Amino acid sequence: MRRFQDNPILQPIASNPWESKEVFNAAAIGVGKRVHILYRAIGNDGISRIGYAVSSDGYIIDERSPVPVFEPHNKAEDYGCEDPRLTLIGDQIVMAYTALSEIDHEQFYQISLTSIAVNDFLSKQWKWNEQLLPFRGIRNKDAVIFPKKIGGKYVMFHRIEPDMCVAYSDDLRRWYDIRSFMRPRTKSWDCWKVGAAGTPIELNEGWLLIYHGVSFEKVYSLGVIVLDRDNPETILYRSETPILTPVTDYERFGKVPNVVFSCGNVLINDEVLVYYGGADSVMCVATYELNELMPKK
Ligand code: BMA
Repeated sequence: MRRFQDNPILQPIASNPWESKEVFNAAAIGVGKRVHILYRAIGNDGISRIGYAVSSDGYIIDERSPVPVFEPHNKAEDYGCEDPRLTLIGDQIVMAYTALSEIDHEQFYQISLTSIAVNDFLSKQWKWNEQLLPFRGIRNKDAVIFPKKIGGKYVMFHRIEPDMCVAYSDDLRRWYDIRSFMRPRTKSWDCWKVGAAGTPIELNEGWLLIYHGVSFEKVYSLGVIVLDRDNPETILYRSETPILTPVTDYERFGKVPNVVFSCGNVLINDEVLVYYGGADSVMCVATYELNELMPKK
């Protein structure tokens, strides 16, 4: 793997009040020959909003929106919209994110879903459809939707602490068969919590999914699993060691130290570009050959 030499690719902009403090944990999607990056931005008021940047080669940012492209709309997300993940389904791009609110003076987070027509997305008309709370009232985050139906159903991965869980849907509105399918591992870098990173990538060998694992020392690393193509709850392979762990200064020092956290990846010519937040402060990218992520034959 290689970290992009000019990491971080995005940093806060002090003169933009909505993204003055931290920019991190971005979704990434390749449409129309460009990589579109929707990142979590925290500004002067401490609220998370979603910013937008676009890149032709996946590394150099060509353009960045001066205003947020998605902001809190309702009480469920009063305190912020965090950690977006994007999936192209037909002519819509579905965004799953963490909605943060306060209940009885305590922070409460849950998953929220919205979508936008691809044409509107590409022409930067940020006409998002209504927000849905698929698990209203359940403390849950790290939601990502598969890019196609499996066995006639939409599939979502999400995390009810500390496990990675699955849910199914016929219409992207009502979700059922919610259960855990992957637990943290004892005595490992992912012994405390696990959750999905970016959108799963379909390969002949199965679904490739990058995930984050947290250790008891609160170090956030990334690993990889391969899932059966027809049964995404069947784990064919789970990496023993992380594929990325905090090493550089921009991963070790920041708002939350020792964090690499990803919400987006794209496959370009057998290379996987993994977009990740460093120390909950800046946005970075690292590149992997497909064959280095897959189990050795
Ligand atoms: C997780 C999420 C991420 C964050 C990570 C490390 O629970 O809140 O947004 O990057 O913790 O602080």
